Amino acid sequence: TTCLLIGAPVDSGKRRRGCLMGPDAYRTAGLEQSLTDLGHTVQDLGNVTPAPFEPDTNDVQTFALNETVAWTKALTKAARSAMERGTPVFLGGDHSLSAGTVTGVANFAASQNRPQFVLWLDAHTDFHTPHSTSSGNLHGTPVAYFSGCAGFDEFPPVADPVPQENICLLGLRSVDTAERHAIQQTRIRTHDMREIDEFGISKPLTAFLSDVAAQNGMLHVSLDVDFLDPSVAPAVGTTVPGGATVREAHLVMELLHDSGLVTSMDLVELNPFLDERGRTAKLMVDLAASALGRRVFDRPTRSFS
Ligand code: DIR
Ligand code: MN
Ligand code: MN
Ligand code: MN
Repeated sequence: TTCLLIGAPVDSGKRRRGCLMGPDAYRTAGLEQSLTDLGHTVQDLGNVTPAPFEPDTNDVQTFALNETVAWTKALTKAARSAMERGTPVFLGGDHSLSAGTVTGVANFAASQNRPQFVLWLDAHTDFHTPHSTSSGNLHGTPVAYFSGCAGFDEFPPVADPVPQENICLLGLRSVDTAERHAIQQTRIRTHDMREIDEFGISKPLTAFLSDVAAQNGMLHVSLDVDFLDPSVAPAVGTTVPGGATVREAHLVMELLHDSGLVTSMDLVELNPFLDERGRTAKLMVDLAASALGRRVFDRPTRSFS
């Protein structure tokens, strides 16, 4: 596989600063070498930059809207063109970056006449719109945007919205009331921590992967640091107790690799300023490596179709 590392130092999706340092923290933690060691060809394409934007002077309903829109445009383009060349791994940056990366990869999938699927590993549903958000933080909105919800008038129109039934949210444990009501009206697949505790994390995941395989889909994986329990991944602005363990997260990543279905990935919400000697960055690098083939022992290839 040709892995393309693409820095997306987006820091406009919430008020607490620090995610802009994420891409360099992953580089420092040795992501490129970890993937090279697995036999991949790795190219670090450096960081994307947004085109100039009007200063954000009215941060009442939404915070840093113009900046986030500019990032969305730049990342949609970068993601679309990266898909022609390999498997992009987007190094965030906060989760608002997925408004761009997912619309870009979905645009490429449409050009191939293949359906786009999204696995969203997160404590949060990120299903607010700029109108429903109470925090005003746009990192809480990308799922609504790339699935084609109304209310994103300042953003570019979404050419190829990801169908609701192709979206799987896994790891949920912090869902606002407005989002909860909205998402229950959709066909988006939601799996909260209670379900994971009762039945295990592999069950909903393998069911989803079977559907991706059956439809010859392309699969984008968006990994939010707060999917993980804060005891093992403290470097994120929105920690929520009761998250995935290191073992659950590795299992997810190894199953993803076994499936052979992953075509693009985001690593988001890392705030290296909050880290303890890079431990969260290192764990995220280990998880990315597992998703791209690192394992203890070889196993027979697994078909999910
Ligand atoms: C939170 C943000 N629900 C909000 N969500 C986060 O501000 O609307 N997403 N942190 O991962
Ligand atoms: Mn998120
Ligand atoms: Mn989150
Ligand atoms: Mn919220």
